[in-house]
Amino acid sequence: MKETAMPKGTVSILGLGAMGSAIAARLRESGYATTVWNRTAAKAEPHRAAGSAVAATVREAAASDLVLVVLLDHASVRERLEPVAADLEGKVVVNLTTTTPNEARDTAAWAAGQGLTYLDGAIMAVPEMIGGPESLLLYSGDENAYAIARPALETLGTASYEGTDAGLASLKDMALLTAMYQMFGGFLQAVAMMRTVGVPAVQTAKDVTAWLGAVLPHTAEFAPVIDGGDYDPAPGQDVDFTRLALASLITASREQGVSAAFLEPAKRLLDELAATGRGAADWISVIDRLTIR
Ligand code: FVH
Repeated sequence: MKETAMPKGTVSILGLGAMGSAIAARLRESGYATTVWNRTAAKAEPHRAAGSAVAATVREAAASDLVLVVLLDHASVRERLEPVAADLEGKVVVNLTTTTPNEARDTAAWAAGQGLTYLDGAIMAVPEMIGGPESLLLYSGDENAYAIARPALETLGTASYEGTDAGLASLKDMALLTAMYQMFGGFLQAVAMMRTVGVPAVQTAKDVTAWLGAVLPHTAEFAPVIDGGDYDPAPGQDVDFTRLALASLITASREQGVSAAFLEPAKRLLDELAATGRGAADWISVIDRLTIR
C-alpha cells in the first residue's frame, strides 16, 4: 500500500440524513474543513451554523479533496455522481451508502472507467455511534484511495480494509446484518411464544440475551468443522436429531397459537439434507443446502 495519506484536507459530505449528519459533525469535531450538500437544502442549515460550508450543488461539493457519499441507496448515488464525474477527477470518493456487493462493484467499475479514485464502504454502526469505540466501518476496493482517506475515515470509528474487491465491504456488512436479523427474528419468535402465557417481552429479552450469550460462542466450534468440510460422522449434533428438535419447536409454537413461519424454512433444509441420505451427518452441514450455484 502506498503511504500517501493526505494531511487534514477538505472533506465534502453528500447527504445529510441521520448518518450523513453524524459523519459531518464528527469530521468537524476532528478539525476537518467540511462542505456539506443535501438534496433538501434546509437540512444543511444546522451544519452551516455549526461551521460547515454549504454547497448549493453536488458539483460545488466535488471541489473538496475527499468526497464522502452518504445517500439513501445505489440509485441515488449514481444519479448524483454520474453528472459530476469530470469534477471528481483528482479527488478521492468514498461511498458509505449501503449497497449490495454487486452494486458496489458496479459503481467501482464505473468510477474506474471515469478515471476516479474510488473506495467503497459500509457502516456497521448507527448514527449515535459514529466516532465512538463500537463504531466499525468496512472498506474495500482501491487500496491507494484507502491509504489517502484513512486519517479522515479513522475519525468515524474503527476502519477495516477488507481487500481489493470493491464488493467485500458490502458483502461483510450484508452477511453480518443477515446474522443479526435472523437472531432478532428468533427473539421475536420467543417473545410471541412466551406472551401467550402472559410473560412480557421485557422478561423474555433478558432470558434470550442470557441464553444466546451462553450458546453463541459455540460458533467457534462449528467454524473449523465447516472449514474442514468433514461432517460425517457428526462431530456434533446430527441432522436427524436436529430435524426432530425443530419439529418440536414448530409444534410448540403452533400449540400456543403462534406461527412457525421463521422456523419452517430451516426444518425444510434439514429435511432435504436427510432425503439425500445425510441424516447422520453433522447438522451444520445444512450450510451446503444454502449454496445455490
Ligand atoms: N441510519 C442508520 O442507522 C444506518 C446505519 C448503517 C448504514 N446506513 C446507511 O447509510 C446511508 C444513509 O442513511 P441515513 O440514515 O442517513 O438515511 P436517511 O436519514 O434516510 O437519509 C437519506 C439521505 O439520502 C438522500 N437522498 C435520498 N434519495 C436521494 C436522491 N435521489 N438524490 C439525492 N439525495 C437523496 C436524502 O436526501 P433528502 O431526502 O434529505 O433530500 C438524505 O440526505 C443509507 O444507505 C443507509 O442504509 C444507515
